[in-house]
Amino acid sequence: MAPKRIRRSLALPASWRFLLLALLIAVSAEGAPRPNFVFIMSDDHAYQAVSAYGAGINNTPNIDRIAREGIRFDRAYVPNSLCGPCRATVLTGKHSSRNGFYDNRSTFDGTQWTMAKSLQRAGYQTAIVGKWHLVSEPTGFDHWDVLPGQGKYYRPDFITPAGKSAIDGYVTDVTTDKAIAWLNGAGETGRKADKPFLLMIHQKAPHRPWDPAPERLKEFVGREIPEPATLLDDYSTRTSSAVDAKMRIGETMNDRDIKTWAEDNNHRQWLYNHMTADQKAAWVEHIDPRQAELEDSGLEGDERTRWKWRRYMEDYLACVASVDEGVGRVLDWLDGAGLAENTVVVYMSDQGFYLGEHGWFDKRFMYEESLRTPMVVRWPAGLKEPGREEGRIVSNLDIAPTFLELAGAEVDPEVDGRSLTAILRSEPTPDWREDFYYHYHEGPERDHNVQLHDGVTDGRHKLIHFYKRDEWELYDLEEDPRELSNVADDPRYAEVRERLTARLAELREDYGFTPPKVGE
Ligand code: SGN
Ligand code: CA
Repeated sequence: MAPKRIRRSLALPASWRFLLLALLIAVSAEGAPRPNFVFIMSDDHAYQAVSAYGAGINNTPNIDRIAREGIRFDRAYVPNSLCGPCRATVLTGKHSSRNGFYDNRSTFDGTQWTMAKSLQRAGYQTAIVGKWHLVSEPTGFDHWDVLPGQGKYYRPDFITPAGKSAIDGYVTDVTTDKAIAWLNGAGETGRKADKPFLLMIHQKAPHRPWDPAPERLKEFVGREIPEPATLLDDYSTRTSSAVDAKMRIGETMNDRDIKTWAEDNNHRQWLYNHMTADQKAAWVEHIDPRQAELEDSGLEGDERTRWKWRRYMEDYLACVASVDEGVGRVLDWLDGAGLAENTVVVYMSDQGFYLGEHGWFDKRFMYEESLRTPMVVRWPAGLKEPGREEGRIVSNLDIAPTFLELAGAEVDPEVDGRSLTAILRSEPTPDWREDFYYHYHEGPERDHNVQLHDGVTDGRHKLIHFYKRDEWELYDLEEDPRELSNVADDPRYAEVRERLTARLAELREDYGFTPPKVGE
């Protein structure tokens, strides 16, 4: 490996040779150069909208490139499918109950142990740009430049230790620009070539309300997009907890979401305030025909739901296209700098998302679309068998222990995650996890009326307990991958239910959770 790298460096310009030399100096105890980490996380990007996962609704060539040259994880589960909690989990490698960030009302305790701090102590440079959403100021980062709260799509504000400033442009592009500027060493806290680094690029898109870049507004209009099989799910075997969620495209998705709001509506005014004249003109052309179409069509019931779903997809997929383009720019930068070989690149979403499955948008539930996040990892220097599809249960819990092991940095003994190093290297993992504990903590009083629940899955079956109502659901993921048939009370599954109930009790004990009695 090393001779190859040196040979290649001889043909490169002096500045690149310097970068490569610096990389070689950053050597771990065993003598191998320590890898860099580029962690790209988007917000609410469903695996169904990553073409590498094969749903066939869009093309994400750059994310697919990571999968092709790396590994595609097919059971990457999140322990609590919501934005803030997943971000806290990535930083700590811990479940919400251990890092104290339970839901989007929480404030992250930045004094606790994190992966970023540990990498800093081990001599890494650490940087984060884009969405943060953990309320307290970032700690453990040499450089941070983050969106306040959810952030805005157009002319977004960013905050740094020096204060807040609005940046012209579209948030996804601006975030990528900032990441590349940092890689190029811009400013006092920019990357220095003499140390390995962690760069976290956290895209706000494609989060609701799915506002695309102006030049992409028309990209998916009129395209053939296959409808999910469960768009018109009738919930016939499901518990009231599933039925009562307020995240159906038909009933809950509003005119702001599908861009059919009226001229005098505040939304339009608010959005336009952040736009240049050209951007505004593109948006007027986007909104007005839709509004006219909906008014003229007289659509009702299922046909109206289908119409709304199509507009949702047009905007959502256009947002995803910008995210994918940003991924491509970062990969190109790594190639150009000669750093691709020994940089671990991860692309994932904070959690999964519904693209009309069960008639829904949003996340929160333990059903597959929101439990599973897309996750692809590339690392040419260390990864064996590139292009592999991996079915073992992995998680965003595993990011911190993986990076830390590869960096030779200290790992908090309390972490719940496991290092993926052996999987990346195609080495045996004899005691790998066989099941996974999930716990959604935000509760129905917030957005979308989703009941508190926890559960366990082994990837084959899934048991869910909506404990405030004492409602149980059990799914056979092989027979019923779309989770349409709750078999919790089916005698043929009595044994499976008993086994998973016992396992859930064990996991609850591990995570210190005793479900309240109904009504408590
Ligand atoms: C906002 C959205 C919700 C979404 C939450 C949490 N409503 O409140 O639909 O579930 O964020 O999302 S919106 O009308 O303001 O867009 S998260 O990804 O940050 O957890
Ligand atoms: Ca999210």
